[in-house]
Amino acid sequence: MPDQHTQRYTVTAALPYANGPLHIGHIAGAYLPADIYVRYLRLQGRDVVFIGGSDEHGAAIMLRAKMEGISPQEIIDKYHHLNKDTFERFGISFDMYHRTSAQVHHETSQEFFLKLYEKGEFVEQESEQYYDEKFNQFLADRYIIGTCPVCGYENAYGDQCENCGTSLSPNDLINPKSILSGEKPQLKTTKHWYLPLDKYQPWLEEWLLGGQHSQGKKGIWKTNVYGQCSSWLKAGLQPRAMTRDLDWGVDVPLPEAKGKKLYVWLDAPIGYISSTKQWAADNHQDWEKYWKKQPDEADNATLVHFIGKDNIVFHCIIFPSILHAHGEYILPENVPANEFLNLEGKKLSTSRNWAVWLHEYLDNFPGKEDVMRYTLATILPETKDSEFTWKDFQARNNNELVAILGNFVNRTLVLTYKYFDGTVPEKQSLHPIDEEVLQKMQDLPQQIATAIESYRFREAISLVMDYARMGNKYLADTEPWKLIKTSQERVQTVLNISLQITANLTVLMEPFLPSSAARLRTMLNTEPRTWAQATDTEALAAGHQINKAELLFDKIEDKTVDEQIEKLLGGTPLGGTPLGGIPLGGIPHQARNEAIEQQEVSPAKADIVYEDFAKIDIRIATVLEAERVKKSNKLLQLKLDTGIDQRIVLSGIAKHFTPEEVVGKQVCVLVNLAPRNMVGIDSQGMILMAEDKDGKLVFIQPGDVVSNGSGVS
Ligand code: B3M
Ligand code: ZN
Repeated sequence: MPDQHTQRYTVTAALPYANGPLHIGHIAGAYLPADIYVRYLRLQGRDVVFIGGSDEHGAAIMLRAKMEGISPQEIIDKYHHLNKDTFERFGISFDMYHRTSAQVHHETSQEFFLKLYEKGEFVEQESEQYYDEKFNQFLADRYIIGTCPVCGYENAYGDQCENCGTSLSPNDLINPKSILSGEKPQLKTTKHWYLPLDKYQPWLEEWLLGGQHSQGKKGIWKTNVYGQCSSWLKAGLQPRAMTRDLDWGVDVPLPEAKGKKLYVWLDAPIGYISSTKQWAADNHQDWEKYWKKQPDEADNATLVHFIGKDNIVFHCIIFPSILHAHGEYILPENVPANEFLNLEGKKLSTSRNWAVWLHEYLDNFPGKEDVMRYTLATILPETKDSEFTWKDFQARNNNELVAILGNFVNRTLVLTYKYFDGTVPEKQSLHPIDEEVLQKMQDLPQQIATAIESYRFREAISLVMDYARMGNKYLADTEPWKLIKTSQERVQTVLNISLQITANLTVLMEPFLPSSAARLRTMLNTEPRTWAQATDTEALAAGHQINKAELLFDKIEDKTVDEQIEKLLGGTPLGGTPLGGIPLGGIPHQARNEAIEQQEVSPAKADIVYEDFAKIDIRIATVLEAERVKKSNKLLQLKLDTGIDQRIVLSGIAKHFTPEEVVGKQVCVLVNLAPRNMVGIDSQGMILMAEDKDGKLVFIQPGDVVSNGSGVS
């Protein structure tokens, strides 16, 4: 094996069709995980090229152009630039974002086709296909609609029924109709070049499922990906046409194939290669090192494709077969495909405009790209479909980014200014609590690295948050704001260690929250460092001067997310032109009403594991004293007997209860919530309340009197 530091990686993320904007489902499916992975690899000093680009061919683009009465070129120009720009603004750090309309791409895919043609790989075959006589053209699968033989839906496409999801071929449709003329299409003979997937089946089985020369991908690839591959193989592969009768795409480079184009799923993955060629040409690099087998096998690049689950067969079966048939190329090491992301209880849908469009998000939430990156990272549909809700987005921001990460950083920096004028104090002799934290600072980065290298990005981000949580707890346990009265030396040690945690956070955050990591580096007046340096307990030398603290994150108000929900519910579709006879008249009333009803009860939050729940410590406590808080009309200051101790908790119930009403009540209190300073008072916990849809608050209380400190579980 080559030295880890010279290991070469070719990382690709699916090329989105340049016929529409990007939404958060695209991002959670492929681009965010790819970007996290790549940023991490770069921090590890690996040699990585991150490739993307627009897929500018395919029937869908042509179709949209026909429907809107403009040229396909106008459509791809518009969306290529919009999407490229959106990725950049969102911090998806492609080394190259190219496009398949580029000449280098047309040439590369034609060379590929010719190589396979000359090797005699293709099977030529004539068949009968639907033809629109009015428009004088053969109809791609998407140009034909008819009744689905499975569910009876009347607007099923020739390749798939969008109602029941069954994949179809045009001949399956009952009452087929041409989308162009609306008439019944006629069958006509045409010739195409087929990739004999049946011939490659034994080789694919060996490679994917394992055999004499390979251990297969079981246990290495994600189960959802491996499962799909093995069921395709079990069903038996059929030859697949690599050419089409279309007038938009890459010309088939054979004189006898005049007017025919390459199948989009032949040319699109080759787009990864042509995009790499362009990057190499622009940067004096050798593209072949990233794609071709090297004389010494150990020197081959590691190829990883990030995609959504609907692209699995193309990346795990068809493209590898093409690479294999060519002979000179490496094969993907892994294809960590994600499942789908849902939005507020429903499938994301471009045609129904049920989506959060990324460019609109970036316009509406300037400077908050990391909040969306964070939220999506915590809910990535890694093993099953998952769900985005605006309330969860708000909660992730307010309860995690602000209350944990931001709060820790802010307290550390503010206290460093307050006690040491912003210079890093020197560590003094260590107490067991310091040793313990220093040990965790060694362990956590390794755990995060393992999770990322295993494509478990949700776990990785939650470990990063644990790292910040550790810092928060360390401050809460050591209480430097109290210690300062008795031991300046102890405060030096505590703040020194807290500052090292903060500095290491800039590294650990970088793959997930790159712009916040950069802002934190500026506050700390420090430079980017490598992953290996993230365990450094002397990251900031004593005496180093830091800059003034700014808030890393700020609270998102109810009003802000309510507006987004309202916008979603009132959504009008983009473009507004009927596609394939499917009406695009906004969301149907019924769906809208359902969604509104759903909002009355806040949507269920994402699943947690038992370990998450077990971290929560809720106890029964009695309210001993209660008083109004001077600077706030919302807060009551309560003194509680928690059975463990007596403590102060601020509760936002002043508009609902008088102090007299609450004294003597038994309540449930979350006792291990990190202390939060509000209006100058430290609140040590949170009282649990129920809030109904009219905003009425009710205490959660035991039915019988129980002793204070009793656990609630
Ligand atoms: N454009 C399909 C999609 O956007 C297709 C991916 C190509 S990856 C080479 O889902
Ligand atoms: Zn159907």
